[in-house]
Amino acid sequence: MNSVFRVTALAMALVMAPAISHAQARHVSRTASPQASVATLPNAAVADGEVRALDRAAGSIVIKHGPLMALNMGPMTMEFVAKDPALLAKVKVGDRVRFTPAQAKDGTLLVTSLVVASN
Ligand SMILES: [Cu+2]
Repeated sequence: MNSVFRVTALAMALVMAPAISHAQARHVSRTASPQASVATLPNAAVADGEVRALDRAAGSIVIKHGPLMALNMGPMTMEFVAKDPALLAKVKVGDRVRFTPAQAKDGTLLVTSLVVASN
């Protein structure tokens, strides 16, 4: 009996763990873009995303992102150009990242900061 209970408890813990971390991730993204900084500095709101592809030679990165209020953009997977190619040195495909999207004067969508999100 006792060992059956332990196995059940372990299974439940394994099922619950991803749900909890997902809820936390949602909470983080909900609080990540204070209205004040969106209003005063439209291109500088930090966003959350997941790296889907990388081209370090070209200095480009494909990020799956949620809504980007600052750029009036819904959730999508899209390519950004790294403002500084060195930003791409520490990330890899599959990483969850926090990044700052910005639009250059010629319309190019840039990433001006990029860090791997701590889980
Ligand atoms: Cu986009």
